Amino acid sequence: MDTIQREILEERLEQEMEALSQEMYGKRIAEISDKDLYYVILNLTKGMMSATIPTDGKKKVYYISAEFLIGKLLSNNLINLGVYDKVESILKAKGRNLAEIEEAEPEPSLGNGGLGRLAACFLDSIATLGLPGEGIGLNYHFGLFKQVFKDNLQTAEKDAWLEKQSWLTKTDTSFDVYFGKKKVTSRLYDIDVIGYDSGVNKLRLFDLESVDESLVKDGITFDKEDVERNLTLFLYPEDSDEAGNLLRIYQQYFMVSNAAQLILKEMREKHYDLRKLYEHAVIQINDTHPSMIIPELIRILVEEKAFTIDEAIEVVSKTCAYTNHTILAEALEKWPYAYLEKVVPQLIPVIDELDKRIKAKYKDPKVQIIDKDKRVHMAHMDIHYGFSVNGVAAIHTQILEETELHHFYEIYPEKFNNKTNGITFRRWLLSCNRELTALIEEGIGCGFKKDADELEKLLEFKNDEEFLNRLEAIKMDNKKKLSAFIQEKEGVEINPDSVFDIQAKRLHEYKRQQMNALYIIHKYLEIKKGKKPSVPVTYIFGAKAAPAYVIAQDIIHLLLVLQEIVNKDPEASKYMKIVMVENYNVSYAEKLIPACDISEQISLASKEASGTGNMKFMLNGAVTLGTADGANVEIHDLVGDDNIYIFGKDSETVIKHYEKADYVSKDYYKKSPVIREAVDFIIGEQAMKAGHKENLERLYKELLNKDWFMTLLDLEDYIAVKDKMLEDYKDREKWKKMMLVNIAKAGFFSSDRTIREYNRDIWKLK
Ligand code: H53
Repeated sequence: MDTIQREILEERLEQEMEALSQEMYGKRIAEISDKDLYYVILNLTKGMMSATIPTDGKKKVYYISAEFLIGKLLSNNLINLGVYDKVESILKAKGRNLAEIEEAEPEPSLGNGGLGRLAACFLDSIATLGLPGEGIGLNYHFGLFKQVFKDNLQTAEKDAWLEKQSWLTKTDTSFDVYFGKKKVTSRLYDIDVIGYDSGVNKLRLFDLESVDESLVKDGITFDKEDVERNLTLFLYPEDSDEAGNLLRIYQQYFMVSNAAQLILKEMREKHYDLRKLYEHAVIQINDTHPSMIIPELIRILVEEKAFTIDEAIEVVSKTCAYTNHTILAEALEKWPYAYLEKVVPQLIPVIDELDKRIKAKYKDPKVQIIDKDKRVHMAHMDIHYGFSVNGVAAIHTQILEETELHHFYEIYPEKFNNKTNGITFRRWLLSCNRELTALIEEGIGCGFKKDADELEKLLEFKNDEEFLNRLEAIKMDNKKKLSAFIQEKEGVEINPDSVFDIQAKRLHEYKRQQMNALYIIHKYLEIKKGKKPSVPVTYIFGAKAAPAYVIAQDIIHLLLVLQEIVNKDPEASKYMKIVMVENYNVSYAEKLIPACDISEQISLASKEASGTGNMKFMLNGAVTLGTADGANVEIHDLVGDDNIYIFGKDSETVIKHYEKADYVSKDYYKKSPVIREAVDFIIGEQAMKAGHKENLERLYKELLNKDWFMTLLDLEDYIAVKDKMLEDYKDREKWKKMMLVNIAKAGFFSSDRTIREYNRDIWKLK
């Protein structure tokens, strides 16, 4: 559809909407339910999107990822199509509220955390910049899981998000995928990804034709061995046993085999020369989940396209680029060779060959693909046989080069590069905080919507009392809205006049939600001793813990126990409240972030590769309380010492502790009465009454005897800096300026900037 056609359609929007409503339900818009109205607008929007000109070009990026945490799509698609206001006002005139209709949309459960959300932001920016690119992943029917709290514990249920009518479009593309001799068949579903005032790309999700939802019995349990029926049921199925590990390999191969077939099909259809594959395709390998794309492509080129092995290796190596998102050993996949032999025997000769070539060239055991214990290091294969290796924040890339992947950096310095993560401002400002967007637009015009750097112009208002007051009023309004939502959803009453201190992210020990919990205990004990805080605080958490990650479950348990103890205490609850929100997801984030005062980014330095929540909070006027980790370091550089609160040991110190193995948490416990008191509370009478002995004791012991992520190392500094921050909060003039500076300096973190850099240095698309 060209522009003129679209304009006509916009004018006819109202009639179209009414006509669709009649056609689908035989009723007028004013008469149908929110859910039905959602379907009407969904279909209308899909029609407008598919009619928009697709982004095309001679070379395309294929972003392969196990996760795409895309969030609800209705409002974002309307914004990117430029018709949100129009639709909103048409509906308003008919007594309908677009925000309420948005609530009827189920959130796609296709991701877990930052890695998946990053992939979604990237798709938005790739389309917005008019670059040809596609995401390729899997269509999980029940996603990660739906979190339900029972008895102060996390339980997991299936997250059934798929509906008959949705953003997915079933295609006629289907491939055979072989696991040795076992064959399964796939089906491709597409989701259109519309750029902001730009073209349309696609997210391509493969499903298993023979998938069987009825396999899931109780909670999220199912027969892990029945791969012909279970492959696309869950993201990251529980992997504490062999069957779980094998299933993950089955899923990964299913994803990359489909990706390879799809890419080669497109090459064939466009009559491109496969020997020049890299001139038409660049494959971005997002973490190690899609790493098998390398041996799979090589295998196909040799077995089916008459390439010699040398030729195939060369072409594939020039096509594939790898992004590292973590230095945590547990997340850098190393599959037992025996497992790969079982699942994908056809890849074994290729992997052997790739490994043999490295062994012949380099003696260093640290750079081998297959190690002495016969485990296959997926990241090592990516680095040797890809042309680019990037980290996701400056400090992260530096740690990769100097420490974690140093041996590779010595071999291939030219492959290493940094791409600091970003977020799409369409979702994380324009859509989730419309009032703030309007104020910014009033102040500096609408240029920032296309060029995020223009946000810097806001600095002009640093001493403009009226503007700052309006900024504060918007924050207050967002806090009120969130309070009402939390009251309704969680049944907890919170005070919008309190400071909203928020930690929302995956639950992991390195992110140190447990340190935040210890701070809360400390404050609670102070109140009980008569020391009343001068400003009330609401501590809000959102986090899911992987079902097999026991200590992470225990930390959730502690938070829920604290919520019960503190909120029920008539004395303490005047000064503090705790809310652990249930089933934290993108939609929840969109409500929490605009309402946040203090953004908790407290990972152990060196461990958070980048973080992207930190960027979203900043953009919405929260002030960061963080360690010198990941992208916090770059936030700090941008806003300066006066507009961020940094605490804790730096990454160099932390890395030295690991090298020397000289961190002993018990020493910190013994030395500090404050730490001792807080840690002991976990197994004290009150906690034991509200919680479970087994969980609390296990967590207590973990903190005392192991504390791998050094909670106690930084606890005292954390308490001191957080207390200072809360003091400063009372200085409203100072705080409002900090809010403004944070928003003004957030432009760098637009994913449009990140994608421009990927394209400039790695993809080189036209
Ligand atoms: O990826 C984000 C980073 C964040 C990092 C996260 C991540 C996952 O969500 C999952 C697996 C993984 O290896 C890394 O933890 O620091 O911001 C996007 O790069």
